Amino acid sequence: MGALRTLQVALPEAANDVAQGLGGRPKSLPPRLFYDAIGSRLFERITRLPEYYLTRTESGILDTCAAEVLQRAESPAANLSLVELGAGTAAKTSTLIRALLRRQLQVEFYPIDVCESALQVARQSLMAISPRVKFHPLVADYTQGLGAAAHLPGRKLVLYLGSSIGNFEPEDAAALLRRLRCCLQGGDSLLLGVDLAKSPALLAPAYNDRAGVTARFNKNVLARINRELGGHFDLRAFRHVAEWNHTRSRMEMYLESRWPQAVAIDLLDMRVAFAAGERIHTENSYKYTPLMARSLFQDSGFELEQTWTDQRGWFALYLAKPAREPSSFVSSADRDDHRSGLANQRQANRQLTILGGNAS
Ligand code: AVJ
Repeated sequence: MGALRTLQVALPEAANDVAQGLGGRPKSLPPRLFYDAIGSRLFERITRLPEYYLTRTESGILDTCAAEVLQRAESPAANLSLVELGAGTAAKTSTLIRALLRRQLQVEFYPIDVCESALQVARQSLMAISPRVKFHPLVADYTQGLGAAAHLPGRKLVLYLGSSIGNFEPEDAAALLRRLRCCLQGGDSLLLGVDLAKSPALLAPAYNDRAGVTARFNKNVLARINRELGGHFDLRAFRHVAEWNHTRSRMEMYLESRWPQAVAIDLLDMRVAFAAGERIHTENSYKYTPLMARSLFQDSGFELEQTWTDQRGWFALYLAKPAREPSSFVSSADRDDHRSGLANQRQANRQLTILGGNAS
């Protein structure tokens, strides 16, 4: 038994994910595997691609409304602390931190990310802003690292930016926010960045750029299996595929085997067979409609306070607070008859703040 335990500890973190995902049918790999040091750097490059409108649109909204967000989130008496889920290099967060430094002497910043090297970059760039920023990084999967937020003293604003919530099935997204809600107190708040449903003519290129960076990002998951688990993937034998699924309102990414092949993964003692055209499903990226967003908050016990969006309506920042009524945990399926749906829509329109577009 002791020997077995040693063996399990010695296997890289990715082992379980890979064994399960490539052993399953259809084959899949969880998106968190993208983000090793190389993948995180490739993602940084994606955020600067001309086709990938998400990051610069969200930054544009933040630049315009950081002060307003803080005003809505802030408690009159106490300092506000920032917690960021999946912080990465925290490039967008600096806007909020600068705005917060104008309102209070010190900012406690708790970034949570699986990628340690990205957090190191974050530390460097935030230290350059001001010594009044206190940096408390946590290297963890934020679905696990959440609990840490529960024990922080004082008022919290939890940031979950970049539409990473889009990686989750809507039910799982609600479950994640429900768990987050349990870590929050009355006056705390959540700022959620969400990419909105839009024309596939805009979406598809964002996930299949001309320079091929997204293809490399997608294939890096195979390269990572080669590096960490002794895999024998030939990256040229797989094609990067990005498709819009209208029914489910999501972009889907796959790695498609160009021909029949079998790939050994030494550390897992595994041989994975692929038919020609067989796919590994590597990512879903849900694109929210206003109704989906409302359901998300209602199903997770949050009350939507305010919505900010860019002029083109491509991306939204939602500020939400824990709902007082436990009744808001009722699932949207039980709640939504046609009339309440219409009322929700009217309410959503009222809360929508359209901003001048500097986000292009
Ligand atoms: C980090 C999950 C928001 O879905 O747009 C970018 C990841 N995948 N290009 C996204 C990603 C392909 C990104 N998120």
